Amino acid sequence: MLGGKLSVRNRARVALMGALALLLAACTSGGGQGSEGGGGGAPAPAVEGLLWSGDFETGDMSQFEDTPQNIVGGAEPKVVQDPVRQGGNAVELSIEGTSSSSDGICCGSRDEIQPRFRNLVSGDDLWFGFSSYLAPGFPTDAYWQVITQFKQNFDGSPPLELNVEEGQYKLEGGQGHPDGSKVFVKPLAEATTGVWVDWVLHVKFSADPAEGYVEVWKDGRQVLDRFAPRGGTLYPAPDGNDASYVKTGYYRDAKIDQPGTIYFDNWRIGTSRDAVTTGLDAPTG
Ligand SMILES: [Ca+2]
Repeated sequence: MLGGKLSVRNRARVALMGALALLLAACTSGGGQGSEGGGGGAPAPAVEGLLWSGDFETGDMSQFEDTPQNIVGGAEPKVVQDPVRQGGNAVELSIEGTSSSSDGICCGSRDEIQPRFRNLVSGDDLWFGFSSYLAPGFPTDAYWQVITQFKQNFDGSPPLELNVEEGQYKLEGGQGHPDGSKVFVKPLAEATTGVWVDWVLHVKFSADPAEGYVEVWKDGRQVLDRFAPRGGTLYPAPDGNDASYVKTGYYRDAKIDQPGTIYFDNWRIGTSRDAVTTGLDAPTG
């Protein structure tokens, strides 16, 4: 924290040091120095092609929208210092037990957060990077649990979602297509607890399956080659304005009664793979 009694010269020096620290963080490890000298608010992206960063280094949830409707049966999102993938902070999202209609749910228990980022529209070609950590005891074998989704702006299950389900990470979608289910399920990897996983998703957004596609990397290794869902990566909206938004966190079958906790860190949205991985040390490469 910078005090309020610095001389003009010292302020300039502090500002210069802050800028150098940001530059150094961008060029080297990026581990823990990113927000030094940032002066509050979200740190300015210092990486080419980086459009938005949600690294929790502000110490609060200000990089994300205030969406209380995304917390049903879950605890308030909590900024924590352990475990952490990048810098000094990550976020903890927890669901304790079952939910029912008396909790105000439509379809599941949820504890999700939404990046302060614009709608995703037809033609967008974007990269999404983030790290997730399933806490020991997370019910990996349970039925559907969504940990990130690209959600249309109307009801129904989304065109694109990352799940933990029956012991595996799976990319799924299409069930809620307005023209009838065009479901797909792509197993990606075994879901294990107690380790950080670095994800990169590259999505070309389109309701046209000849245009839209998705590809996925886990810990620097491609686990889904370019794949075009038959329902597209966006749904055709009833009003003609095809659009989704991205949210991340924990959304699961309301009948799961085991407590589950997941951590996220280093969320990024950018225009290239480098933009969402630069500065993150191994295993992402
Ligand atoms: Ca962080």
